[in-house]
Amino acid sequence: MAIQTVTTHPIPGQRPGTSGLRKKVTTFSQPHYLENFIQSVFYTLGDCSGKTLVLGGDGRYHNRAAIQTILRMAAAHGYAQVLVGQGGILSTPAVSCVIRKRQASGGIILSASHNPGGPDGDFGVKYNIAAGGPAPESVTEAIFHHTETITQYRISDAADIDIDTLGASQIENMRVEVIDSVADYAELMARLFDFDAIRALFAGGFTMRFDGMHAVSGPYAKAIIEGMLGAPAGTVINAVPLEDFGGHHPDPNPVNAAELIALMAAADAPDFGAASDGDGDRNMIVGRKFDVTPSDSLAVLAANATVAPGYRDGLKGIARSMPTSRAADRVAEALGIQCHETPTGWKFFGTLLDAGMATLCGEESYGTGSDHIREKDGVWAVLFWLNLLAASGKGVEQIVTEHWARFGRHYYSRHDYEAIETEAARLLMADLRIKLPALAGTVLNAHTVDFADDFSYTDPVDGSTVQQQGVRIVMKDGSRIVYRLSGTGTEGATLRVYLELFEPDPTQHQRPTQQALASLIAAAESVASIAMHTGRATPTVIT
Ligand code: VG1
Ligand code: CO
Repeated sequence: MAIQTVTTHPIPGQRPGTSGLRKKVTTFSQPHYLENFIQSVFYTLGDCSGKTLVLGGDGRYHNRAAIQTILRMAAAHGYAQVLVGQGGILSTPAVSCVIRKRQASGGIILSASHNPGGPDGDFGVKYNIAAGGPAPESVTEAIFHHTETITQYRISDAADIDIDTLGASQIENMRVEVIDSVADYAELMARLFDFDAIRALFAGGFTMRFDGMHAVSGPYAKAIIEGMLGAPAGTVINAVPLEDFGGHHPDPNPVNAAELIALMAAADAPDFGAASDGDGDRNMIVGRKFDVTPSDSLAVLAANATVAPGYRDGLKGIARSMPTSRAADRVAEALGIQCHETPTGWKFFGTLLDAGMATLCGEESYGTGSDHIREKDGVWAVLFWLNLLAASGKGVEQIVTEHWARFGRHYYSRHDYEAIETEAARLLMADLRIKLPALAGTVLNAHTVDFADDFSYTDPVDGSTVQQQGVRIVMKDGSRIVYRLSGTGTEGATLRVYLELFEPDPTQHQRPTQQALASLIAAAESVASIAMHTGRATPTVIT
């Protein structure tokens, strides 16, 4: 065993996006590609002697090979110890949990999250800091700058180690411990939620399907929902992580989780349905013939948080990403707490959670979480709902419609135009920005514009600022249109158009969503000329 210094050269395009560096597997498996990025992470971190790193991924194609490479590089960088999930498996929330529990200095997560996998699919790398959350922009930008100037990296020539058997081994002077992927996480969940009440719910004949989408959450859901909570075998479906996710898109929304949606619409549908994504940090909540929007889910959990033992003392605050609906803001107002509005991406919640300014956080993209860790957390959200269903004795639809009756309904939808030409997307946004100053006071399909801007954010804790986080057109009646470009895609550009309309009148709460939003959808097209710029008459995905 010896540490080698390998000569390399900068490879363009290694700037992390909304959530880490994501590229095609074919890009990541090029010589030096992964190594350059990891060495740049290590240059950014500096001396790591005596420190512990957590390492794991969502099990997608290239996961196992990447883990061996990173272990050899961590040994060369002088880490004292790496904790690796068994079989290379750790969900994003589990990495956050293990970092915090074992006081590691950080963690590397191998995942492109909801993006498809397999040899022709996507791969990704994220770095999480000692608090457990995604590295802030100051860190990801420093990593990027190192990738632009890198000339060499250091790596041990040690042979592959066994990552399938629990226990310790050694590479150079570094200890490697293969840990149970689920145990620490499951122990945390059992402290937050009323497992006795949920066990009694299942014992009473309550039925559920959890769709693991052949991604990382399957083992967690099986161990907790079937194992600890006594739900019958078969409650968790598509539970085994596969390298290509069974050829599916591990993105839990009504379009990609069509199998679950069909199950929940059948005459013999279970009482409750849920799904999670590639790396286990997203959640979709479904009742019988009833999908819950992520924005509503955040608001409902906030309004009912004290049913769960971990939140019995109430919430310190709520935080949501800017495009997420304002349903949570109404709950915050009723609770007399603050609702913070952040840019898209979980990295912006970290400072608020650390400072005790927010307890619950959420994004419209099927992401919900709390200060129990520093990531969004799919299985956690599902357990929170189970706790609420057990405590209230009500069904999903009843809980949500009663919530609307009390707070009003925020009709909400996101229209995605995927894989459009990068230049066309840039032009569309540039044209839109030029129009913003003149929009205030104009009337768009009977909605009078209150203001229109490009969202910028100053972190109230550390004062850091970011610009151009999404163009928003806010109407006097409280409805909104938001446009932004995705920072997670790997092909061309993806335009996301977010639509929100507030309806206080309960007699108007049962309209089909796209119909309720029709006037805003038309206004979004007329302001941005989406069809002209993208050549697309309709969105690729509507959620
Ligand atoms: C998307 C979502 C964003 C989420 C991010 C990472 O980003 O919109 O809310 O935080 O994915 O989620 P973008 O830039 O493509 O809109 V995950 O579960 O893919 O790590
Ligand atoms: Co994810």
